[in-house]
Amino acid sequence: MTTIFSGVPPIRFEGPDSDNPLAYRYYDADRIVAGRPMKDHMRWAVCFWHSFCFTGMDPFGWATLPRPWMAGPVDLAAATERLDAAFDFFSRLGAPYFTFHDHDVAPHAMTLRELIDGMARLEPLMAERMRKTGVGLLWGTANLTAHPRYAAGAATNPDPEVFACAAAQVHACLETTHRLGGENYVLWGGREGYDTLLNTDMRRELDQYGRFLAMIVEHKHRIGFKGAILVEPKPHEPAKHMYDRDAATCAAFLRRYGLEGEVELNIEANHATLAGNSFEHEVATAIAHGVFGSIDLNRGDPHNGWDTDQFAMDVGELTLVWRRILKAGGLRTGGFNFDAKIRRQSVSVDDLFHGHIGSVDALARGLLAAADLEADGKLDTFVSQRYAGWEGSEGKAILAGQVSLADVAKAALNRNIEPQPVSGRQEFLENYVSRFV
Ligand code: XLS
Ligand code: CA
Ligand code: CA
Repeated sequence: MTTIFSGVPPIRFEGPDSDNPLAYRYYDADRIVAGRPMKDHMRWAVCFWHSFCFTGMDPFGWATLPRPWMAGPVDLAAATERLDAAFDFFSRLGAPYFTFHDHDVAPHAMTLRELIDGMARLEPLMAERMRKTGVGLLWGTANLTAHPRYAAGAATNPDPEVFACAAAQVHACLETTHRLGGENYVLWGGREGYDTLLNTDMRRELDQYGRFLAMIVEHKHRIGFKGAILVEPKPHEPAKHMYDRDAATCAAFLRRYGLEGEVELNIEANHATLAGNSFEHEVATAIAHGVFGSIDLNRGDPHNGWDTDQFAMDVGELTLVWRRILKAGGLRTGGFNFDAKIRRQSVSVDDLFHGHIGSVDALARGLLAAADLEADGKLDTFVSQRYAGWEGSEGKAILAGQVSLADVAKAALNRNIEPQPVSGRQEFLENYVSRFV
């Protein structure tokens, strides 16, 4: 089978001294790091939509990228050609996983029936190519944003018939994901929010969204899907405000609707930037609330306010994210999905390889640095010493709820305490961490 990627040789690990730009310099899949092979830590995936459906089009310009299957209306033949090109790409890159939306893989569909039928035809073709190449499915998801019916939201739409269409799409896509052995199922609510509060009953919409997620969880258990259900926070774009604003907002939402323990978060680096938070903050918050699930590894641009979906390259940032994940025991069902796209001017066929190779290597370098940092242990020691007072009997009694506000106040006055400020050592710690990156 010949595809547009046939001219690019399979990408292999060649080590840091290699001069070959089409090789991994740090990602050595079977290398043991902190007790596990790199590939088991990273569990990385290529996303179908940006890699094979994005044509380079922007609001000001037409398609620039060679994507022959997108040249005309995507019928079954074009969708099959696209699928073959995608699996050829995954294999050449050595990607362990991929991710998809129903609308990315199916032939072009306007009605619900066309989409469901199209997916039913594509699913066995996907299964067959997965078997042949050994590429796994990290997660599937339904596109609940593109179709005009979802302009006012999917689950949060004022019209229950629109909710029903969204339910039908998720029902089908979750079952396909399950049959394909998918390890997670993602929901990203790009239209679950509002453009203006003037026409919006927020309380009602939140209840609708909470019930939608609960129905999905119920169905997951009914069909025996063992993967995680993941919600992906993002503050805005396309809606002016989205209810899944950031990790902390989502954690509170899940708790309110009794979904904690059932639904986790897929944290995207670019969405952290849009929310005005750092990537590390979003991961740390999800972990602290017990809802961390998976990562979308695409960065934004600090200088503009939209979702540029670029390949993440900042090893320093990735080291800090890895540190959080390693400390939390690593990824379970989650992974690192490259929800990233090449630029409009990146018209060479090998550009899609360079994007992934660079970011896979940056991720591997971050892992190596974080593992060294953990092995050295001084940061952990510093942090635990900083809180050591809470391990004393008074600190423990406070946290265990054994003393009241009045008890604590009385003891403070009786003992005439006057605690002295202690250095937070930020500069020292930043210098220390930079030694590992
Ligand atoms: C869009 C989101 C989307 C989700 C999957 O901004 O990142 O691509 O990851 O629907
Ligand atoms: Ca994403
Ligand atoms: Ca995004």
